[in-house]
Amino acid sequence: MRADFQSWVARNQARLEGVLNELLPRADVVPQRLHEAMRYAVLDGGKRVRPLLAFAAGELAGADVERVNKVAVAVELIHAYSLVHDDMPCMDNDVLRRGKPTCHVQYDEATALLVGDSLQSLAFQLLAEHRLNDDAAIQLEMIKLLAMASGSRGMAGGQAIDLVSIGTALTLPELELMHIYKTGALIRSAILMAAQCGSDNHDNRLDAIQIGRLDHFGKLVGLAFQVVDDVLDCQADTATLGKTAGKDADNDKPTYVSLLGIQGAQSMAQQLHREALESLEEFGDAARRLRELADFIVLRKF
Ligand code: GRG
Repeated sequence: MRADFQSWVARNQARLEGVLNELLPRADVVPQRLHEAMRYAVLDGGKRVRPLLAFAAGELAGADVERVNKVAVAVELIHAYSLVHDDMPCMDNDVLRRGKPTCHVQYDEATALLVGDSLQSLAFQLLAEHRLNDDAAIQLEMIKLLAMASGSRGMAGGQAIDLVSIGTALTLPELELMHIYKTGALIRSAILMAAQCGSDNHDNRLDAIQIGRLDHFGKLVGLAFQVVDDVLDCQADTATLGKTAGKDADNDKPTYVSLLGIQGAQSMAQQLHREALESLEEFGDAARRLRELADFIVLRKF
């Protein structure tokens, strides 16, 4: 990672942490245990890839920083809720997440369920109570985008397909659909919502074709993220990942690695990466951070 990009990442991770800290309910407010567990699940952990993509797309669009902060927080809250629920005994039944005991292990199952529910509600509350675009109709479209990305034709739907696919052999298009839903939709929505947070300078506003290119970038990079996740699950160790490694094979889950082999999955990630970068060509230097994040997503080791 180049030093300049590394310091951009560190600065923006700290920016996100600050806004999360401020917008999550305080742990001394009733119900204290639930609020403490929400903060446990969200603060101080994770790569923050989705918020970083939102910040980079916001920079590209010349969007208002305060508005993009709300989008980045909302997307991270949805992501954190999905991890808490995914780790529960009724789903993946895992004990380690972001290098710490999972939420239901640290607290209890009922609390973990309520943590996920409350994080999801808080995400939508924030998007509804803060101004995200001068045009209220566009703001409503943005909220709908996140709702679709999180629901049965997005992340939750992808998780449902994942759970029924255990022990079965999916075709490549079926696997792709599962991951476009499960992982890709939220990543795509982070980029698109941030890009629509408006611009102080109306001449800088992205047009429909440019939004379409960003959308394409989001789809490709979201899929690449998952292909790399599958490779890391069988190549990296638990300490590096901060979550239990090797679970896909142990659970007999269809993955890009089970379908294409490690080398096949790696070359698919490289192909997606190339195409993702192509879709940013017209933006020139303004898309520098998005390009660097795409590089990070494909080359990462954790
Ligand atoms: C429970 C509705 C519901 C959905 C769960 C996201 C998800 C769907 C499950 C998580 C399990 C998993 C391995 C998903 C695929 C890739 C992924 C989303 C990994 C975790 O995201 P990272 O690597 O995590 O961005 P950090 O901790 O860095 O934020």
